[in-house]
Amino acid sequence: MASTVTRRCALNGRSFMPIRPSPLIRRRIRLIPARGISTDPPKIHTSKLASQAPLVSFAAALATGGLLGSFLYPTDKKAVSPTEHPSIDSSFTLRKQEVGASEEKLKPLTEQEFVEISKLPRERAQLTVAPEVPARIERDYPVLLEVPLTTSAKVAQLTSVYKYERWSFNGSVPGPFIRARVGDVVELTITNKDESGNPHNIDCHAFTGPGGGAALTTAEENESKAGKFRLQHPGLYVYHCAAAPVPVHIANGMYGLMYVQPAEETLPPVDKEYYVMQSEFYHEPPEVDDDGRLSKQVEFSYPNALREEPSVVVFNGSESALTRDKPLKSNVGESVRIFFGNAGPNLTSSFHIIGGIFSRVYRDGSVVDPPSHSIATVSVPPGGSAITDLQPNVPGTYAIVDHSIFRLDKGAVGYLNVSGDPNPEVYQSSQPAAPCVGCKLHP
Ligand SMILES: [Cu+2]
Repeated sequence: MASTVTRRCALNGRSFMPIRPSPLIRRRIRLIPARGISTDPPKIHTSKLASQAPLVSFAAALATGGLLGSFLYPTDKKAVSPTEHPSIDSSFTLRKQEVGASEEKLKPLTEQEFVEISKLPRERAQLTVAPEVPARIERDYPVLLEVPLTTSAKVAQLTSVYKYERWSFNGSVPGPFIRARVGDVVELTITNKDESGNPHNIDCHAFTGPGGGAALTTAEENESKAGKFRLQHPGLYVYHCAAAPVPVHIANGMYGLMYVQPAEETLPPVDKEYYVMQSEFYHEPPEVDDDGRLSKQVEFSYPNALREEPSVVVFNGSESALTRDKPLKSNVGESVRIFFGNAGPNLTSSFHIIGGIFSRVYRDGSVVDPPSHSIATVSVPPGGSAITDLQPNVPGTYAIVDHSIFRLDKGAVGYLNVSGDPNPEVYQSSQPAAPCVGCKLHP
C-alpha cells in the first residue's frame, strides 16, 4: 500500500498527495444513488419494421436457411471429406450436414433439459484456476449447479517491475473457469470479502435477464448474495463484475470464463484443454517515495483507461503468468484446445500462436455453428471469446501473442512448450537455430 506522505511525480517532479484508487472509487459509488431497475417494458419503435416484417422474415429465412446455407455448406458429403483434409474430423462432417437446420437448434430447451428448479439434483461445480480447465461434463441431465465465488483485493506482482492491487473472484485473475451444461441452473453465490468496502457482483454473459445477474448479486462488504440462473444457450461466455463504476472493476481483474456445454457435446475430445484470458491494466507512473526511490507499486489510472491507453496487456492476469509461472505444455502430435477470452476492458485481441495454425476455431465461442478451419489469427472483442484447437507436430516453444504486436512490450506474450522428437519432414535446416538475443518471442 502507498503511504500517505507527500510524494513527487516521477515525470515532472511536482509534489502531490498520493491518491489511492479505492477511496476514490468508494466516493464515486456513494455519489451514485442506488440504481433502481425499471420494471416498465422498454419502448421499442416498431411501426415501420412491423409493416415490413413479413418481407424481412421471408428474406432472412431465404438467406440463412436456404440459399446461403446451401451455398456455404453443400450437403454433398464428398465436397470436403475428412480423409482429404486431416484437420477436418468426422464431427465436422456431421455438423456440416446439420447446419442447414442450425436455426432449428436454437429452439427452446427440450422437456428433458428444462426441468423445474425444485426437481433438479444439486451438484457443486468444479472450479479451476487458469490455465487449467475442469473436466468435460459426462452427465446427460441438468442439475442445480452451485458456484460459490468470493471477492477480494490483493496486491500482487503485475509485471517484472511493478506490483498492483488486483481485485478478484476466488483470489485469482482471471477468476475460476466454470463448466456447466445447457439446461443447468447455476446457483451463484457471491461473498464479498473485499476489505476496501467496494461492492461486487456478477454479470455473466451466459445468463439471460436484466444485467446478466448483476442487480441480484450485488454484495456489500462481508455480505453474501445468491441468484439462480438457467443456462439456455451453449457456448463460451465471459463473466465479470458489474458493480459501479463497472469499467474499474473489470480493469482491476474481476472477470473469467464460463463454458456451457451443449446437451450433446459438439467439441471433439482433445488431449489437453487450457484456459487463457487476455486483459489490459491502466496505471499511473510510479510515485517517488520520500527516500527518493521510485515506488514498486503502481496505482490505477482512470484518465489512461478513458483514453484507452493501457500500460500493461497480459494473458492470465500478469506478465509472467504464461511464461515463467504456468506456460502451456503438450507433446508432439497431441491436440491442444485453448478456451480463450478477452476481458478487455477496451482492446480487441488479434489472438495468434506463432508457428501454430488453429485446425479449428469456434468463433465468438459458438459451439452451435460449425468451426472454421486452418486459421492463424482470430479476432476476439472485449467481452468475447473463441475456442481454438491446434496440434503442433514440431517440438519447441510457441509464443502466444496478440498480433497487435507492440502489445508484446506491454506484456502480451505466453508460451506453449511442446516436447518430443524433431520432425525434419516438416521443419528443418542444415544450420542451427539462432534466435535473436533477448527475443521474447523465440526464447
Ligand atoms: Cu467488483
